[in-house]
Amino acid sequence: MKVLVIGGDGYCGWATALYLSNRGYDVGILDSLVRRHWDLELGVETLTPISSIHQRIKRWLELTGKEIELFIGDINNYDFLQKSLQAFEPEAVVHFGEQRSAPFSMIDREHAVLTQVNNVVGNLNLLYALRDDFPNCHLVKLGTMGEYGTPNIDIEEGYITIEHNGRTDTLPYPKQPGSFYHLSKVHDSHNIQFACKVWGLRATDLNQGVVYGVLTEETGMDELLINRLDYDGIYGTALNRFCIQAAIGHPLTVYGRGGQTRAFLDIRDTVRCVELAIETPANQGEFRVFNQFTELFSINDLALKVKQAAITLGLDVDIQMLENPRIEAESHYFNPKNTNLLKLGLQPHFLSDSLLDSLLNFAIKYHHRVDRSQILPKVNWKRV
Ligand code: NAD
Ligand code: USQ
Repeated sequence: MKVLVIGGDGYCGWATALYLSNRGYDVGILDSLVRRHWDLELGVETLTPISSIHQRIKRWLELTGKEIELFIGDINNYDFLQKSLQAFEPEAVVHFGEQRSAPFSMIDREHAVLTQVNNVVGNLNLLYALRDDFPNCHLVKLGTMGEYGTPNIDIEEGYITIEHNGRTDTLPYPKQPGSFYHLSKVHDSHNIQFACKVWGLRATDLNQGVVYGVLTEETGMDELLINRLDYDGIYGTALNRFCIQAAIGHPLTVYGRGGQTRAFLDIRDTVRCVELAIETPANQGEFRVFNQFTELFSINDLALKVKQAAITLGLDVDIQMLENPRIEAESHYFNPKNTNLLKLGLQPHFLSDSLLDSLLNFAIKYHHRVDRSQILPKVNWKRV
């Protein structure tokens, strides 16, 4: 099957492209490389030294004999997008190609606008390009668990059946996202659902939790294939950050009271979930939603787990409660469902098994590359 991975130079996209290529899919990567540009603008760098996309793909070909076709450009450029799709003729498109940091989207008006235009317009262009040339192609779109927020009831997978004044309907689950980035994902979901309804497209929205880890079978094959691992206050996510902080003896940065609970998954499960979605596509006209995560943890749970694992490696780790730069519930009910992917055959990796191999050991190996000035959060949700 021909699968185009949009955002295939990024953290989830690179691991997914190689995984699918290794499993016999005919993979193309489309990426504008804008994430590398944003890193330069922000003055931040991944912990792991990543090679250029050209070197990466060349090395993959040398190692495995498998070719990955490359399309460099922006999906906000409709002409480029349409021509790339026509050249590659995908049967499935996996769309990772968005600005994905909540703090980045909250820096100021310009970054909020950049995030929403980049994400919403890019996704809308893709919907039009599929409608016009590839209406049977399955769109697998990366959404986020943060679309739901933290409601005081159980979170279903995309839809909820509600009885109101004696009548019943199944409706999109209410969304209460916590940043302009998370809001862009809600807008995308609505646009995709509408396109499925009016044009009969087929799509799967993967509401993914926070991804952790750096190691997959393929990216671990060679230093030139290594994946990115962000630890800075803008792009670094909680667990990845904590491991790198532990490795350099920086106190773990728990925001607020640390009772914020989120859904998590190992990057090795990200790549498998995408494959499961592709293997069993949505029906024509169907907008399918899967909640993509394997475990729930509070931020305090995570900090304690990292501290305990670090102690076994002889590292001395403190936990520091910082004033929360975000506006979010710090103690709340959180019970999302994740049965759809498990039913399709997902066999989760659990954090307790991967904390050392896929994270702490990498953090220790590359700790000399850490810029300590990038660790504390600099973006505040409040008007300052
Ligand atoms: P990333 O920043 O590492 O990768 C995104 C890639 O998309 C980059 O290579 C970037 O250059 C490319 N891109 C961005 N805008 C583009 C455009 N307009 N045209 C072409 N390419 C473009 O991000 P990631 O962590 O790999 O996240 C990938 C997707 O998964 C995002 O949509 C994100 O919202 C979602 N997601 C990520 C996580 C996580 O924990 N990392 C969790 C849930 C959902
Ligand atoms: N947090 C800390 N300390 C830190 C970093 C974060 O306490 O050093 C807290 C935050 O306040 C928040 C939680 O950890 O409560 C998660 O923050 P995060 O930065 O790890 O993740 P988030 O901003 O939610 O975004 C990440 C990805 C995004 C994806 C999302 C999945 O960057 O692309 O959509 O995870 S989810 O959270 O399920 O929406």
